[in-house]
Amino acid sequence: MGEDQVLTAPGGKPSDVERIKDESHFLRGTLKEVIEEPISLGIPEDDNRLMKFHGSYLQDDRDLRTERQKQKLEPAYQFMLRVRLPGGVATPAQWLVMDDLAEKNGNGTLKITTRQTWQMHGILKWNMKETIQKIHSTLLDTIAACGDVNRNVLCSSNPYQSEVHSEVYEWSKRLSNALLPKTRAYHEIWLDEEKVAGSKEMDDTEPMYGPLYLPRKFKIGIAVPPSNDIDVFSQDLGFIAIIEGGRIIGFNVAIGGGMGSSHGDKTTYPQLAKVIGFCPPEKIYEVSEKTITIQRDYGNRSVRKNARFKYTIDRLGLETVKNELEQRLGWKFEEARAFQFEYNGDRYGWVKGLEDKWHFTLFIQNGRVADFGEYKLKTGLREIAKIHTGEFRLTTNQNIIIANITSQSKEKITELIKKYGLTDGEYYSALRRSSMACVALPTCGLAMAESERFLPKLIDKIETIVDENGLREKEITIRMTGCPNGCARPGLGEIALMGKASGKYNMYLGAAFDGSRLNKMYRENIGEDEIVSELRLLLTRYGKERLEGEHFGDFVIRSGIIKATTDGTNFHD
Ligand code: SRM
Ligand code: SF4
Repeated sequence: MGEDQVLTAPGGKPSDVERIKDESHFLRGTLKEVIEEPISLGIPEDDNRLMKFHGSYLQDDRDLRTERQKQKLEPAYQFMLRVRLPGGVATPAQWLVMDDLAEKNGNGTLKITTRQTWQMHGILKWNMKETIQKIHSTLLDTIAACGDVNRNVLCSSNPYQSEVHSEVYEWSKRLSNALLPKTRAYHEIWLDEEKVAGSKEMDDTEPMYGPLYLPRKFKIGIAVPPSNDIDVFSQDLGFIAIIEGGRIIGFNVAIGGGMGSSHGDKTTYPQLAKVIGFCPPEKIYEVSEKTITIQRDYGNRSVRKNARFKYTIDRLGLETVKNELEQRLGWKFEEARAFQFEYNGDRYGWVKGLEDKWHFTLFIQNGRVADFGEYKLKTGLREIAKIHTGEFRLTTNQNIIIANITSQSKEKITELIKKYGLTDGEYYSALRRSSMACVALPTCGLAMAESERFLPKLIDKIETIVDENGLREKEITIRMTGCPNGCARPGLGEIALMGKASGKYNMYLGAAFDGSRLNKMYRENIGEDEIVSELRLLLTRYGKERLEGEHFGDFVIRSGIIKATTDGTNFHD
């Protein structure tokens, strides 16, 4: 496409969500009233769409759905609530508030998400306001944790590079705050802020988003090589820190990543962001803002499944979008700098940081923080939070770093870690330590199959195979989702299983261990037995035939087992 091409958004009737946003008076709708309505635990669909912008979804417990239908009862409605936690960093005081809220108003558990924050499930409508107010009292909020806006801004949690971490963390916070919607709707609905008469035009304008917000969600993350823990190429907008002499001198900018697709629909596909250039650190705010406005203006507002920025770029062309961005910025990107990623998982265990402080990365299976019988994970973390003076870092691989532990408290925290059996995963195979699963059943309304509740049991079986083949310490990323929306970034799993129907999954192979190549479908609609027997064949071959240092994802391609996906547009080929 030429430089003088006139950019246009796809035509077509706007989707119903566009109408809802348009009529919502900047995300208010009738939320204030319906939350207080005492008869149903649910809320109308239009308001539920708006709830997302406030960090929440109406769900129902799917384990109870059929029984309640039989009894002619309304579904077991409950809300999920997601906190905005840029960079995943939380204080011990904030941990304790979340822990307590999960007990009192939630289902007793916390979920560490793949975007390094907490989700609570099972909140009844009557308890939503109190929950959000308590979260607010600990200086957190849930604004824009979901919805057609910029979401939680990620940054590498890597404890090995403490100075650089604090710098990227500051950037993630600043970006997240600067890109928030400006409407006061959240404050009025949840925090009882008085609406100031006549302030509509002053208060309610959204200078960046406009009244219709974005066509779809938008995600930003900052990675610090050699760690690609945040899967920077899966972000709509990714920043790759370039470090010289231990300091960040700027960022490579990558645009157009995303994981979601729909089974059997070739117009949808996961895609990886492409690097378009380099910018100095202080420019990342304007790069983010202008990129978002391009998606605001040219994204598809008619067909939501084709509305993500990745499709806007693939439709208009990468060069065209880059030119448009440079035009809006009024300056040009420098040439991208060299960088090298080595892995996209977490590094577990103890690491010494700056000023005699320590970090301990804990393995949390699929991010679920709960007391599991004898294994009192939630209680253990609560006891640690009571004495910890550093912070907790929630990672994008659903784990937790107890960060900045002083030398004085290291002994006590070590005792608590031992007492409660908390683990850096040393008892497990490296494959389990490299696993992720999305929530799926029973809360996710879109799940087609189990994920979080099934993957640990499946890995029990795979671990036997891994052991038989001498692969216990071989890191192989394995990711499971209950549907192809991609919440555990399955497109980047060396082995991935995406739910197709109850007990059935599509299996994908061939992603790169450093998160730089997508995988491809290997088997369709297979059940547990077939998954295990396929993996037995593949892992046995890998055990025998791999080259030194060769990762599983590369092995299956070199061996001709699967064709490499070189771009999202050939994911289905
Ligand atoms: Fe997600 C929708 C859970 C990360 C792609 N995601 C959902 C919903 C809200 C289901 C719904 O719309 O009704 C799920 C709620 C389940 C529940 O019961 O809690 C849900 N997504 C999650 C979490 C909790 C998975 C987890 O186990 O950690 C993650 C929360 C992240 C956060 O804290 O913000 C989560 N979702 C992701 C990611 C990974 C990421 O962002 O790094 C992706 C893929 C990346 C991407 O966006 O392309 C992702 N979620 C989706 C999609 C597909 C979007 C698309 O482009 O097609 C949906 C469905 C949708 O938006 O229509 C979705
Ligand atoms: Fe739900 Fe699908 Fe996301 Fe899993 S991948 S949480 S099943 S939307």
